[in-house]
Amino acid sequence: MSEISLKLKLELAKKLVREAGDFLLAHLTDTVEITEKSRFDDLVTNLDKAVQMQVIAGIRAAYPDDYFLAEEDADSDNSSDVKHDILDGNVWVLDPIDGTTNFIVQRDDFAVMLAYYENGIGKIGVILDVIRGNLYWGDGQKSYKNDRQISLVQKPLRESLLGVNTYMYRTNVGGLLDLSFDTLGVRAVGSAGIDYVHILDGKIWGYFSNLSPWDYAAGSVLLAPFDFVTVQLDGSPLDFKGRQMMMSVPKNQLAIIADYQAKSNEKKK
Ligand code: 2AM
Ligand code: CA
Ligand code: CA
Ligand code: CA
Repeated sequence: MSEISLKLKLELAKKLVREAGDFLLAHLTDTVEITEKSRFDDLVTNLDKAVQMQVIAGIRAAYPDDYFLAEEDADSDNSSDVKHDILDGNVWVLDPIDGTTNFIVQRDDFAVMLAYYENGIGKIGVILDVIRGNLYWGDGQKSYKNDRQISLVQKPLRESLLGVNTYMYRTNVGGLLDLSFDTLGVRAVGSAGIDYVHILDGKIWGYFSNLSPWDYAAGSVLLAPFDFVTVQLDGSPLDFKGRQMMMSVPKNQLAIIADYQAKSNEKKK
């Protein structure tokens, strides 16, 4: 796809995500309808679904031949496929509300995330921190926070905080607990999108979690200019299909992470 067409897609992505954020802010004090998905702590609201329909409709109107991978199931009136394989063709990847539990309980620390991939290669990433009103966007070459280009200075582990999924942290999956002893501490905010913007703001060193493609699609594009990798815990590529334990970390730290994993495996023996 030409650079000009990609620029148009990026502008549309930013506009639709901003509109989704405005919509959520306008409904922030509403009583929301909450539905359980796989279990009592896996929730969706009517607003997740409304944002998903709104964003997909906006993209479909402009790009009827593009595909979608979105978190929520499509309602019958929006029934065409929203579970397309990210590796196949021009695919928009949407997480309408990332941090739904935060949205329900705290009304804070949630994000709207949209990415665009061509045959599995990330071309556009957009994350909106809805409450703070900050839009993070990029094309894999450069990343911006609102109108300012982001520059990231990597700090040593011992001067940094880690973003973690609490289950993985508690159970020392991937040596995460061991790794954390050489940091200033851990933070678990409950939204992958907010963790990604915390990396981009220089607040955390890296992020370890158990995520689906729509949770990391935009974040991995936004971190690409800084030589971060988004990979499985052993450093191998993600399959971009189901939920996987993963990490977004500076590429030059992979060997150090592998050392912690080896040490924690040694201790378990
Ligand atoms: P979500 O709010 O869009 O579901 C912390 O829970 C992070 O993990 C959130 O970004 C959340 O995204 C994501 N996550 C992915 N799968 C989840 C699940 N089954 N239950 C809770 N959170 C999940
Ligand atoms: Ca969810
Ligand atoms: Ca999510
Ligand atoms: Ca979600």
